[in-house]
Amino acid sequence: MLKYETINFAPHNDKRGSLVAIEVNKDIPFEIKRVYYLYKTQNGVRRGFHAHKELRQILICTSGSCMIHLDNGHDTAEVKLDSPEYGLVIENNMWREMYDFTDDAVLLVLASQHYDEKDYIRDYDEFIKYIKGE
Ligand code: T46
Repeated sequence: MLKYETINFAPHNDKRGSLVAIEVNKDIPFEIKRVYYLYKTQNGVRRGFHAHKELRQILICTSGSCMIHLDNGHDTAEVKLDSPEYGLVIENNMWREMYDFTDDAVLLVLASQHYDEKDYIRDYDEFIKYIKGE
């Protein structure tokens, strides 16, 4: 079973509702260079199917829920994200797939680098060769 890291974000709750603040180098371990979010994911869709050579990310399902499949080439894990109060850390060299999105799911991603297609490994066999140093 693959070990993975999650980060709990302490909500500020009062009678109006809840607020989560995320501060760089305090709540998360890297500078944020990019933020993006996935929403309106269609029923039954599975996406991702890649790893990153350098990129580090934190995934937070701010609404609804979804599942994340992680694979480091040796072990795998299935992680359910269903709360805006915690995030999943995905380090580099980790194959990921996202699935089982609820209709209301919004998956927010905090990323350590700007978008760079050259950082992606989109072929699983190539990923295995890459982590073996071939
Ligand atoms: C990841 C998972 C969780 C951009 O132009 N800029 C961006 O910052 C991103 C992330 C994507 N794009 C374009 C590239 C594609 O034409 O948006 C389109 C969809 O991207 P992609 O097919 O890579 O989406 P996913 O859901 O497979 O993966 C995304 C991220 O790319 C990836 O880094 O870890 O979400």
